[in-house]
Amino acid sequence: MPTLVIANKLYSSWSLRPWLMLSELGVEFDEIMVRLDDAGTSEALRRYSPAAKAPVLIDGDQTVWDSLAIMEYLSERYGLGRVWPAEPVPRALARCLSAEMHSGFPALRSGCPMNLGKHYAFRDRGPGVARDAARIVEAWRDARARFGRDGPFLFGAFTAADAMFAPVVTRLDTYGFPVEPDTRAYMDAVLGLASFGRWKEAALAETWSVREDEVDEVPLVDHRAGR
Ligand SMILES: N[C@@H](CCC(=O)N[C@@H](CS)C(=O)NCC(=O)O)C(=O)O
Repeated sequence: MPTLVIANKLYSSWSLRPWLMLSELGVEFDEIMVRLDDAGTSEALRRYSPAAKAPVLIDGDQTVWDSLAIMEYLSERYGLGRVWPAEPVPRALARCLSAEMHSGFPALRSGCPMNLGKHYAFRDRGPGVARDAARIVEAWRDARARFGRDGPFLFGAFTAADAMFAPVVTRLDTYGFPVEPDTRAYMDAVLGLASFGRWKEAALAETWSVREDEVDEVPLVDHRAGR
């Protein structure tokens, strides 16, 4: 059985991606959690990966680190035709979008860190955040219009592109971004996945907070209040 090394479920956007993909593929796996923001985080992660980052997939004697490389590995090893869209044209678009997500949107990522424990009122978080959010919504709309007719996800059925964007879906939700009904429907499809529900439940049961992943604002809702 493969093992996925992840970081805190409340905050680790990179870990969520392959965890969702493995879950949606129905692959059974073990998980090891390494806590972020701990004096020993880097050292603990280096035991599993030379890059000292989560996620890391360990499958027999194979170690695969970096979320996108893990998607490719899962496609070849466990889900040919299910991790990426089966047809070449949508598959190329899914890879473009996943790569764009993997290397882009720095303003949204730093201004709106993934935090499954809180909800905030929407506010203007600067032009970079607005630009990133607008591009993401445009990318989702384009994929859905061209290839999404057979299901609620970007390419109909759930693929790696949805897994890559899942943390951004949570960010738009957490920070109360106003979105059109088509975007909300896509977000609800991701947030409504049973696998995401299991991840979130475990996230909310975590008792640790990471200062640098918390914005300095009073939330509308603190789902872990009292913990
Ligand atoms: N590009 C990497 C990014 C991985 C990453 O930055 N992971 C964070 C957790 S969300 C991490 O391991 N942080 C620990 C550290 O930097 O010490 C990927 O796609 O997997």
